[in-house]
Amino acid sequence: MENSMFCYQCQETSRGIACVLKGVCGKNSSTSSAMDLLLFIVRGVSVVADNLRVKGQAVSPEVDRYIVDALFSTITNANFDDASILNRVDKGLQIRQDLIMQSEKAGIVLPSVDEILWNGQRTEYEEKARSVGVMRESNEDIRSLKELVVYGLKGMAAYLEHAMRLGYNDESIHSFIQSALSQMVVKAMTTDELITIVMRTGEMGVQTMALLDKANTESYGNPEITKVNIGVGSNPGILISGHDLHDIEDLLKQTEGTGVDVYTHGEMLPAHYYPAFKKYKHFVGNYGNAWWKQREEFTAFNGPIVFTTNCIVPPLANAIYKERLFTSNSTGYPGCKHIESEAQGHKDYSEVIALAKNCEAPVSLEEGEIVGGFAHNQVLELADKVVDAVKSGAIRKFVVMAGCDGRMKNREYYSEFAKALPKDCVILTAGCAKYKYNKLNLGDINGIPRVLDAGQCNDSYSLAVIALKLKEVFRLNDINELPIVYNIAWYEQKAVIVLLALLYLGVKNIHLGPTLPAFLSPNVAKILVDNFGISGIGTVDEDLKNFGIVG
Ligand code: SF4
Ligand code: SF3
Repeated sequence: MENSMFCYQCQETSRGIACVLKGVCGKNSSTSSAMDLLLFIVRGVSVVADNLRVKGQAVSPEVDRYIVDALFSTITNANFDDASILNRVDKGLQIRQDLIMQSEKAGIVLPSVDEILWNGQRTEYEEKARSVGVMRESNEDIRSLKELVVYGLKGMAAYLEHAMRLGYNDESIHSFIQSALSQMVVKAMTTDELITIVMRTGEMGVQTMALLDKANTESYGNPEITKVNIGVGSNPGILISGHDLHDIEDLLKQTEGTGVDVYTHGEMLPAHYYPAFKKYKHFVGNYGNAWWKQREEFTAFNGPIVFTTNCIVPPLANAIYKERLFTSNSTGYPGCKHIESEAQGHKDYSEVIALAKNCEAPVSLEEGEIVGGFAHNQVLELADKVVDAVKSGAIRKFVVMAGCDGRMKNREYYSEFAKALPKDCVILTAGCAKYKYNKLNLGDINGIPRVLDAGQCNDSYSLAVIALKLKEVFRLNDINELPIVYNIAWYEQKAVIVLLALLYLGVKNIHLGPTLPAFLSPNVAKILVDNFGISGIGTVDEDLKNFGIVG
């Protein structure tokens, strides 16, 4: 049977090689083709925009927004709706045309590349998509490095979009994204040149996460230690998922006094840590777990569910909650209502709220509380306590277990690893990976919880800030001299930008699991192993020894 798609961007890719007939995530080959074509158009728009910038011409903010949204929509589990992806292709062709006209007026001679020259109709999209996907690049090492950069850019675009929605922007990040995409089209790149772009992607990843951190904390305050209820109330509720804090703010404001409660799911849990959201009495708690358990949990929730970003699990055909699913921003699912943004990015949730009023209250899944809110500001406020605990030997090691959760059975390793850690080790976490151990009641060390949750995956930035601060306090020359071990779980492309950011910051010996990315060719994997000490994982017992945690 002929392959109808090729996608290997996430950890769950088929057979650890690539999804070639249908995505393990549920992505159809038609959606995959539409995304390949969209990325081709985005590269074309970037080539023209980059040429304009280089010649000192202004590029409209609409172009920046378009590229960021288009990249975001191709992230794993963000968008399964062909129509919404194809609309982005149409829009991109128009934007590219406008930019080409702007270049002509300015007397700029553009490179003669297919990404600029191709101008097909809808009927030709499918045929074109076949030749512009990942496999267009025949050299496996060049392909591997190019995809590593592109996946990093997708993650960067996601974080940048959240910051932009809060009114924070940085032209140099857009300029980098467009230049990196452009260079991949117009130049025959060597591996060394591509490695330079990989490192620069990590550098810009740090800048983007810092921008989002500033946007989130200046808008909503610094995350604080918070006990989050994991039980339910008796009112009907709306469940909000994803990473966008601007969206949850809109929802909390609009639901106030309506008799409808708001719950977070998955990566939205850290919204509870922000002071600005604590004032809402109807912001009841966090419902359920990481993204991949949503089929059962959404059924039991009974009320509407709003996706602000990935991860969507395609509902089964007989899912009773499908009518209650709403998408927004870069997300999409066929047949689900999409909530558009108004000017300034605000959304009108009145339809969601009206639906919620006619729903039953959520079914209780569990009871109790989980603790989080250990972003950099909060941890640095506790710095004396933390430093004393390290000096006295009460804390012997920090283990960074940030990243993503996923549905594969081999991820149980992370629960087992957390349980097996000696009692003098503290887990630093961020991202949905935390759901593998945040309900295990691992106790505390002199009042410092043994699982310190900084927040969402982008808050891995907080973990880097904490590490840099500890390096300063202990007067070390190198971040790698700290008693910190990195055991990171990855799944989608935001984890790629987090990884590249850590590499840029000089972090060595990161253990990455549950499997290494399929998109790393053997030679590229070797470069990462030789230069950064990246490695995979083994069994819990082996790793506890290999990481120097037990003797
Ligand atoms: Fe496969 Fe992952 Fe691509 Fe989905 S995103 S098609 S699971 S590689
Ligand atoms: Fe999770 Fe999708 Fe990556 Fe933001 S919600 S960490 S997987």
